[in-house]
Amino acid sequence: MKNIDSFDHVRGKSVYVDDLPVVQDTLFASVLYSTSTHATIKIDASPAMIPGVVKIITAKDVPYNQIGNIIPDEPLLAENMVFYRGEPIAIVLAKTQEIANHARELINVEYDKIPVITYPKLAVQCGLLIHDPKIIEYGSLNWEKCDFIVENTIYIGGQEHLYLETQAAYAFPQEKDRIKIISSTQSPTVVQKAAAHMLKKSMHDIEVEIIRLGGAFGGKEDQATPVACMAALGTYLTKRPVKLVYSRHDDMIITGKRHPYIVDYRIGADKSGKIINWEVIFYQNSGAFADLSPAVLERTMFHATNSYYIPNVRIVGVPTKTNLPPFTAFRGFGGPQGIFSIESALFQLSRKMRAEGVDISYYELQTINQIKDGQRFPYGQIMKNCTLDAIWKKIDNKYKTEKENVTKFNKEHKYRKRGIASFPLTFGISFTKTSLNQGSALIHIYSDGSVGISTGAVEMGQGVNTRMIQTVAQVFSIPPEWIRIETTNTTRVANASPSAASSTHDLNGKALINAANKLINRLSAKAAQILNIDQSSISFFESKIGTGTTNISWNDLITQSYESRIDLSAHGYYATPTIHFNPATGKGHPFSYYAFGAGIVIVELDVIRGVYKVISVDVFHDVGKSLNYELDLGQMEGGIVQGLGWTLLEELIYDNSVLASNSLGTYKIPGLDFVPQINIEFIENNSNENGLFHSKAIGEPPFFYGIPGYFALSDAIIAFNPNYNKSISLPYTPEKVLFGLWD
Ligand code: LUZ
Ligand code: MOS
Repeated sequence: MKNIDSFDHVRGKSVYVDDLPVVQDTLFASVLYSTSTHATIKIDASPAMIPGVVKIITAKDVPYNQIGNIIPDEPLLAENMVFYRGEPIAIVLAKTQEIANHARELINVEYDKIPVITYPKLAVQCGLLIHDPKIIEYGSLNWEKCDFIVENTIYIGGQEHLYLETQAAYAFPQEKDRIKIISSTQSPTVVQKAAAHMLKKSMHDIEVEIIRLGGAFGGKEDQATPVACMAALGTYLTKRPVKLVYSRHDDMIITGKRHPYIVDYRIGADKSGKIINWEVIFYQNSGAFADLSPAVLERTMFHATNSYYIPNVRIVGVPTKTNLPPFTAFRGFGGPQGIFSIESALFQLSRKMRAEGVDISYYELQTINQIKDGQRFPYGQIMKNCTLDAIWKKIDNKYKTEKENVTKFNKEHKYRKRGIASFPLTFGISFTKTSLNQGSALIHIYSDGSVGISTGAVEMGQGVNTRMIQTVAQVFSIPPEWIRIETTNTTRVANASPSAASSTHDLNGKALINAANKLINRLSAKAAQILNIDQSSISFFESKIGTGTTNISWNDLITQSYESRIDLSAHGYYATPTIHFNPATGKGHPFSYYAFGAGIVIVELDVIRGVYKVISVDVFHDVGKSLNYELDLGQMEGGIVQGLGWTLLEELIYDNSVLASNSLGTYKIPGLDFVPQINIEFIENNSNENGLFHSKAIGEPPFFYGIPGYFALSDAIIAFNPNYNKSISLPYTPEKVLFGLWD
């Protein structure tokens, strides 16, 4: 089935918040944000009260000035103090966007500066943490047993989401002081709850509606909340519709991004390459407020052993509070930082072993230490249904052949060098916060036989709406064209979890199946009666209900069911079984299942200029039973390129805490000419009981195949400069590469 949106997307007909017809009396909002990084503030808004400005909102106008999700530490508007450059201070509401934008420049803010901290280890020294450090331990570290030990500090950079649609919200006053917010959020319920709290209202006073998002990648899991709340606050105070859409520039400055990390680690192995000890401390740069940082850090820690079994482990997570925008969810949700760290350690371990006469490659270390069914992760979950072994056998031949080609190429070329790296992936599927693993859905069958469905899922370009229609079409055995998917709306589906954690189609799809089965029971009872056959012999097939010989059409059955006063609507619910996790002990069984895969990346480096080209990415990925091949492929290709962008190109540059890379002119994302040859082979199997129709989550896993890009490039550099010894620092921009080549 084709993506239901592609036809309208390519014609520019799909509707986003900024495309909605502007309603009469609408006020346009512009957010004044801090231009100082850490300061006490005094605001004088009077110079900005120019003609056309209706209201200027500051902290004192907010009924309850708090929007923190996990930890209540974040004001909607700065109160007396600002903690990062970009922190919202005031909202100007005006009759046109131009007036609002102009007026915000006229507001006087006096900043009295306070020392700034942006470096995580300095924050630790000053006792600035979001919460206490977390620890996960398994076995006990024993360094005497290790023949080789590598100790290092690495730097992992952040990443701008760069969703095509910037943050946006449009709020409308409703009867009886209720407010409706059309929001570009991944988290309808988070927005509803935050807006209700902020306005001292109940959740049923706030309706959140989502049409679709123009990309999100985690950037709208929590960071859409302040935008929606600011629009709702404007409506609350003026009783008029308020529209707030960030410009690209504002969006890049104000909103949080993927977390940068500093990581200290020590890895120890014996002569055979078996890892014995793994000790790692993650200093997460959490930014000024908690946002989702605690949950992101937890996932970093869960993935700190990637696909390896390590008998003795100590993993520490330290969320450091710095004067930068609150860093947030981004595809992989801390997993990439965890997995990059262990891969760095293995890469360096192999170099050390070879330098000291034991010839074990990075690839061999990945192979030797691979986790097997029955072995435990440090957080307690036991590996089950692991397909990695089979996948790794598949890449074995490919890797060895390509490695020979690379070696041959490097012998023949002096100023061009190639590099290769392999990579195994194990990514846990489920929200690590167990309670979020639930979904609900609503199905209406109209009396003409057409169907309308609603779920808590948010369409953000990933194609979840297509998958939802496909699910219902399959269960009812009717054409997808007979099914319409409605907007995501908190009045139709309540208490929805964010569309995140790669879990959206599992949770919402299974809720739909639950609702559809209720309808099937009612409809088949009616069909049995009409056809005068036994209900147990009835099936739904090709828009018919009954048996091969005795059946009734879908439309006739629906019409007759309606006439007989049978309820043609059903609500469905799903909660992921068997998962549990105790954050206090750091142990449990947090994941419903794992996504597995393996990749090989090959790069070619121009050693004179430091520029490089990713030649190819070969991936073998376990998708379970693919639900929609084209959508899966789209997620794979997009994720791989986005992952390579993170490891190789995209650099957040702060000039004394001021984001210098704040536009598309200074922040380099992968362009078409960067995109390598991508070869994907899906490993299909039926083993995943917990996935939708035995499929596997595909949202975040592909991102990780960018990681071997970093090590392939390192391999190429080392081919030219065997003494290369720069510390690991992501992303690997041509500038850094050049310095490494010629140091
Ligand atoms: N969001 C969240 C996520 O709230 N919890 C998670 O575990 C998660 N994992 C991946 C992406 N988003
Ligand atoms: Mo997410 S990182 O919003 O799944």
